[in-house]
Amino acid sequence: MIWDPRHECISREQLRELQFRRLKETLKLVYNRVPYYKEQFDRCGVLPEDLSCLEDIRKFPFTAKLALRDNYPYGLFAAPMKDVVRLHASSGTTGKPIVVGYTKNDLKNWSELIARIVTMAGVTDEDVAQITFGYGLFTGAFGLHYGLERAGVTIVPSSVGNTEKQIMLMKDFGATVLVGTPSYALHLAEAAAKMGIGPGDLKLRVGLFGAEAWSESMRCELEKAWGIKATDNYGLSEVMGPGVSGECTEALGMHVNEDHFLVEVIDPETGHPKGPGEPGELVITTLTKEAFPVIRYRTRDITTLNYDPCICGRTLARMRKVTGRTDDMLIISGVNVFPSQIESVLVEIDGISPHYQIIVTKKGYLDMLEVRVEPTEKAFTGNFKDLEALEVKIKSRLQSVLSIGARVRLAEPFSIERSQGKAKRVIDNRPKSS
Ligand code: DLL
Repeated sequence: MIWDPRHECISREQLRELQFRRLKETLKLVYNRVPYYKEQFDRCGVLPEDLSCLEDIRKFPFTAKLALRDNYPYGLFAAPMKDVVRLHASSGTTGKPIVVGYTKNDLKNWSELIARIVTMAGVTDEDVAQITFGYGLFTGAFGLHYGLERAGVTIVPSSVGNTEKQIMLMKDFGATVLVGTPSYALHLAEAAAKMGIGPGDLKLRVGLFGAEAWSESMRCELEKAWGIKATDNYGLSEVMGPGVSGECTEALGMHVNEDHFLVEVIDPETGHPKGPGEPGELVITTLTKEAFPVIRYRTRDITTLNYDPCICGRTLARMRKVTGRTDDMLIISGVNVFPSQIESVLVEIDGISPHYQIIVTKKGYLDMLEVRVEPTEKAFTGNFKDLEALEVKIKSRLQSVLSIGARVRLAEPFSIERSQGKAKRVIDNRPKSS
């Protein structure tokens, strides 16, 4: 089934017309309402009126995550706060998150787009979906929640954690759809197996997975472990959250909701456009957002675009699974973590040296974060309790900035390797996902 055939199967020509009209409106909106964009456009000598075809988007400047940090919290909002009805947030590169806002209309569009994505994955109003994303500032849970509701699906908002209870609910409530990160879904499968529960004991049939990169071999494992069709969907808070793109049951790339997002793929070094099928950094311009529109946002995600119509009948371009990032952002159990956030916590704490290491590993299917820090010689007071208090302090500050738990290990002074050149701060020992 196709949720919105008028838009999902639109001819490319009509789509371009629609995109052009919406793009022009968005450029006008940001130029008139957001001082940051006015300054940037003026600096490049371009005006919204200079857009005479879609390709003219290339005359306009890129927007980087830095702009969101510099305009924290509401500086890039294009709607007055009285019209903003929801806020979400995601990791920034320092201690402060980045904040995004939605008007009522933005929320309505968001639900529509998620309804498209869940429908293309084969989910219907007969389904019961268990949402294992964490409810909160993260866009994943609320985004999927209202979109699934829009599609008439029964929702079990179980949120993240409580693994055994999740499995009990799944069984007792007859969940047919599992929503979450692929790594948590694998962890749940392992826990279910330990409880003696296998696919035959459950009604699960579809997995809606996203928020982190995952490989085809993980897909096979998930499909086997749960007896489901596992589908991928992609998005990011800065442009809306989930709902940017998703796989249909053919699983031949994720259909991009192009009537709401104009996508480009560029060479991350030069900024020059890449052709269809050529890998590069995905750049997104929102076409309908009111509260938080973004122009040529550099996602840092590497993918390719394919404009051939899909066997499913949809004409919307498809993006391949994300194969990596152009920056150092780590995704740990679905939570975005920048090494610079960790550093910003450590530099503010007395008693530790500027040498640290971030170690990411997998325990079973779960990601584990460990931060190794060296207390200064002064911190070794001879009283064990002082060191313990230091460890607790680092742990709780990290938890509050990163929103995930980290194991903190205090290392002997001078034991963390000093580098001759660039410090190797991050050791990611997880198996590669592609
Ligand atoms: O992760 C939004 C989302 C929630 C998407 C639930 C899908 C499902 P952020 O927390 O802002 O938003 O993280 C965005 O996560 O730039 C990618 O690097 C990564 N990412 C998201 N979905 C995928 C995916 C949400 N399907 C960042 N495959 C993005 C690979 C993904 N990476």
